[in-house]
Amino acid sequence: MPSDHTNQNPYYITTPIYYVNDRPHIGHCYTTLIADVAARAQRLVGRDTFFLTGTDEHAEKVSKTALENGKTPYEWATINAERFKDAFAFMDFSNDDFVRTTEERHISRASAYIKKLMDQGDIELGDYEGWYDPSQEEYLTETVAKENNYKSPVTGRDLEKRVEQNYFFRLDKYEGWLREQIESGTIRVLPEARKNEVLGRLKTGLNKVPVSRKIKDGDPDWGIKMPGDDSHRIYVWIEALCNYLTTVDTDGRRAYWNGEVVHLMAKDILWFHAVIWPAMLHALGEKVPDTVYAHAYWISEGTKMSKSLGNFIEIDQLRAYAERYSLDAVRWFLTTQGPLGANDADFAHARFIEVYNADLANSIGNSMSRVGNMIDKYFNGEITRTCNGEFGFEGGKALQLAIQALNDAGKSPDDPSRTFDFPKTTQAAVDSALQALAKLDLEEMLDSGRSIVRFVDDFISYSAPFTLAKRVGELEHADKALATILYSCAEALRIASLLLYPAMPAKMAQLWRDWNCNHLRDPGDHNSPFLTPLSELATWTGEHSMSVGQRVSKGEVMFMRADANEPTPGSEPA
Ligand code: ME8
Repeated sequence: MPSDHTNQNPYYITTPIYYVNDRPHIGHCYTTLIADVAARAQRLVGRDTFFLTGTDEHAEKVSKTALENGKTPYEWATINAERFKDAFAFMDFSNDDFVRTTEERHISRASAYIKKLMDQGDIELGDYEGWYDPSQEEYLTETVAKENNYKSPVTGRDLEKRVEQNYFFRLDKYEGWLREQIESGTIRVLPEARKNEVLGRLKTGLNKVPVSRKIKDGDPDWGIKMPGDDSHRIYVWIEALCNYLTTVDTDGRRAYWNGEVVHLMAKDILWFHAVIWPAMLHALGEKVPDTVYAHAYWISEGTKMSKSLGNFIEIDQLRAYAERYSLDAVRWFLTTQGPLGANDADFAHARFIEVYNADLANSIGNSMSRVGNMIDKYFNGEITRTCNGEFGFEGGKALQLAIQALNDAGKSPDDPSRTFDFPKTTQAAVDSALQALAKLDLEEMLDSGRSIVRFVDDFISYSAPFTLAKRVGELEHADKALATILYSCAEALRIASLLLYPAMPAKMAQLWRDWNCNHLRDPGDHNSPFLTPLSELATWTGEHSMSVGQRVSKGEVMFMRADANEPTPGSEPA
């Protein structure tokens, strides 16, 4: 069942498992970040969520680079798997597990799936001749090889003609079934452009796919043997795909596979996830993934990132950005400016500064500190009133008094009859965030949070509480009106902070500490679970709202403004 935003099934989200021939870079962090943001949002909604990432270790390129580095394949895989784990801890990812395909739990279950497919005739022995891309470890069809001049479409390196006796998976049997699954949306392939691409390629027909490699003399002892045939190994892609199931194929975790399953990746490996893997699962009698989401690529300062150009944005550079601007600023930039849709996205320093200033320093951070500062200054850091959204209280209307104060000061808002419906606006933002989350449109989800911030900013400009504050003591009820206005701003920003939290967990947790919103979750641990689901947490003047007597402290500046001419972090000479 594709998710709607009321879906309460367990939620299972995965990233590709990454090759450990080399260290992680921005691309690996990006997909895992997207999964983290979605997982955090689903947990906030109250869904039982499992988020998996990990490493794909049995590739030939792993044993090759290990040799070049004087290590055994396993030693080299371990060095790099640790680098991935470190990078993901630094990025504050909340993955529930990290699978390595060299682990016994993976090897034994993946072997059992392959054996089952062999036993039932879905995998059979045959001869294979084809164009092999050694840089990607995959065979290409004649058409694709020809289109690319017999070079790798990914790395541009020469393809090799290889003839092998192999085991084959009968993918051809599942062509009609796959088309139906994808067309009907039972397997939801996103974004839409990618779905059309897959359907287009399906029309050209499906062949059997090789799922093993014959072991040659001198081959390193690396990879899982074909069950019952020691002369072959399982093709690394085939066992790697199995990780999504092997990791949750336990009594305690099976519910995740039977819930909503979402696979995230970049477009390079969509075919494996949208076609080969679902067909394998179907043959195994397993449920197929609900969503297969393939985003586009990060490029760097306008240029495709590649090993040969040496222009990958490395983790060290992200660390340097995080040190300068905070980790959550990096998470925000990557999530909102990344290649989530069908188009590639550019990591450019100037753009980073622009987004940082516009979204964080001047908008979210500014709005939150402004409101905190006013409560601190005018009410000694204490919430003294609540507001049901009507701006009404005995003896007058807050907004009318604010306008009167403005008029008295010789100013007036553009449209004195304007209304500001806080409960409706915040509720609409929460609803649209949930709808966006269901289709994995995380940029839109976060923008719903920002829309509340914009609304508050607009309201502050309109109602000018600083002008009203000057009249406290002389204009009757000015103090109550001011408290009502500031309460409304604070409560709206509290709701906004919930929607912004999946991308900026540490900064929003800081706000909740500063504002004593301890009832949301364990204030000391920003990765602790929420006490109740978002629907309750985000209710205007509900049980979890800002309340009379609550202390609001100014706190530190959340995001300092950045100078557009600052050098690129990580680029300065040491
Ligand atoms: O393909 N922009 O592993 P891999 C955005 N082991 N994302 C990028 C990116 C970029 N420039 N470069 C890489 C493999 N990625 C297999 C997967 S899954 C069963 C096996 C991300 O280390 C993106 O998620 O080459 C892409 O799909 C993945 O890294 C490829 O990682």
